[in-house]
Amino acid sequence: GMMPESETIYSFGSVCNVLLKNRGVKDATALAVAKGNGAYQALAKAGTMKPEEILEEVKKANLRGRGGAGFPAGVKWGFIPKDTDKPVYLICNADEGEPGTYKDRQIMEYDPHLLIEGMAIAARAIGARQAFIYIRGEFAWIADILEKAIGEAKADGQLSELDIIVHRGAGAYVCGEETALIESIEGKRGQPRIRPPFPAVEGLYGCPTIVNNVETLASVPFIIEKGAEAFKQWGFENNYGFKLFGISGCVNKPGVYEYPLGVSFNELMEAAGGVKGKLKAAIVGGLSVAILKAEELQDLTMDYDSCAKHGTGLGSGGIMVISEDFSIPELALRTIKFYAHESCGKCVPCREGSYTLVKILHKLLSGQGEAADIEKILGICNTVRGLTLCPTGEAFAVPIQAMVEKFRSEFDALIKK
Ligand code: L3W
Repeated sequence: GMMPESETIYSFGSVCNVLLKNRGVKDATALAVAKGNGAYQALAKAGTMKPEEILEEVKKANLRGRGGAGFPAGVKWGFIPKDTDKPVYLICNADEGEPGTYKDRQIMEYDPHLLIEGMAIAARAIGARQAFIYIRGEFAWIADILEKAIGEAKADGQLSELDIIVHRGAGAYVCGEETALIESIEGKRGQPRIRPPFPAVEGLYGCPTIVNNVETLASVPFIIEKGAEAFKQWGFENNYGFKLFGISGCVNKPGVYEYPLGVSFNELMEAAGGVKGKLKAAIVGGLSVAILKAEELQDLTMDYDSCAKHGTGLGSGGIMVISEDFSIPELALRTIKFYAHESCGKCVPCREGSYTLVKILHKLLSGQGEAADIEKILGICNTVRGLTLCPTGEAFAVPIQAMVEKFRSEFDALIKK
């Protein structure tokens, strides 16, 4: 039949051309256009493979979770109990609430069929017949795009083995944490559960459940169609494949860029049109990791190992670039206000720690601070680390502590004379 005309809106942003190959292609969310660009060929191939073979290929690719933790997807899938008589569920985590992170939305907006195909393949591998996309409520129009795409895929016979429900969240950062997300789908208040048991063993409705990030699932069709070896043409041991980097802040061309893991920070800055002003620092893994100073960024490559070596994390790959024009104490206050607002309140160190940090930083920035306040900030960060029910505690204690330790003179300068 006639293919709708493809029109490239803009070309920058993807050197691997897998996850964003349909960005800018006209009507790429329509099934006919997506299929014209290769959609559902990997699923057809997966249909001829045994579930164990699919699992094996994803394990071989060493695809690490793209939501923040970097846990290998194949290993996680392998945790589903073999002998279970319960239904197995697949959940796509599309809550994307991490500040500075806006990559998953581009996959869903521009290539919903890539995600749906990845989910159908993953579901076959783990034996799930019911799947959910948990999408943040603010992405209402994207939820509509997904529902339409699921309907088209179903009508085309692509989802004969799987039902996918799009579940809209109500705007809580913590619902991106997998157990809070599960509680939320169950109709309860979105608060984290204690792990273990991990969802793979006891998740949604007490049944084995795999929760994977959008980008992780959207990476699966390539691995199945082209093979693990093709995936490994990018990156290096333990850091293979393509990755989306959302670049924001002081750059001339902010946006989402698809690059191999291991790309240097400086190359990404060049791709993003260069730093606007003089580079002071960057937070490279979403907001919840340690800030790096300009000199620390010079030999940084964007992969799990290099980030760990630099004392930070690759996280979700959201890079926020900070120039000399910006004050770190003000950034710290802005940061902690977010987490204090989003703390679910279930555990004390997170709830009270974030609240108290807001008060102290406010005091410092309003000129009323004393030297002891800076020590208090560090003390609270130290106390919160390792003590909270879910990663939200670390998510503010780590960045705030790093901001104070690395830019101490800016905080000292605020102390009342
Ligand atoms: C079965 C075991 N399953 C681990 C599973 C676990 C989970 C995954 C990773 O996220 C990160 C943090 C921030 N048996 C298992 C097992 N699993 N051991 O593996 O688990 P974990 O605990 O390493 O991390 P996590 O709780 O999934 C924490 C990042 O998330 N973060 C991010 C936020 C937001 C976004 C966004 O908006 N897109 O990413 C905030 O803190 O970097 O490293 O599935 O069940 N023995």
